[in-house]
Amino acid sequence: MRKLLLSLAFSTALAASAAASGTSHEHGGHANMAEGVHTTGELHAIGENSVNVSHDPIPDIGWPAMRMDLPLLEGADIDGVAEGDKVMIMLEMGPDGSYGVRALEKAE
Ligand SMILES: [Cu+2]
Repeated sequence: MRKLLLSLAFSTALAASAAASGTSHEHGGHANMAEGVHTTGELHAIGENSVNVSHDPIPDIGWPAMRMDLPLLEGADIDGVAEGDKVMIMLEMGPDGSYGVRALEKAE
């Protein structure tokens, strides 16, 4: 959880220094953004295999802001969030070629 939070802060706000985490940055920068993207939004509902969110625009993959159901990838980490939370959303391309949720983090 902590490592994910650090990398999210690093890539979105450039607020965290590399020294703060002491580990390499997993996502490697924008060259790899076709596989993993971050955005923010509001979590409306948690289902068994999907979540319903209103997410902000994601220019890296050409998505406008919208409300939608997103599938949860296998092993997705959503332990720290509840319905109604403002969240940071980490998406990855799933085996079927469409994006799913790798992790959700409470945004406050
Ligand atoms: Cu969407």
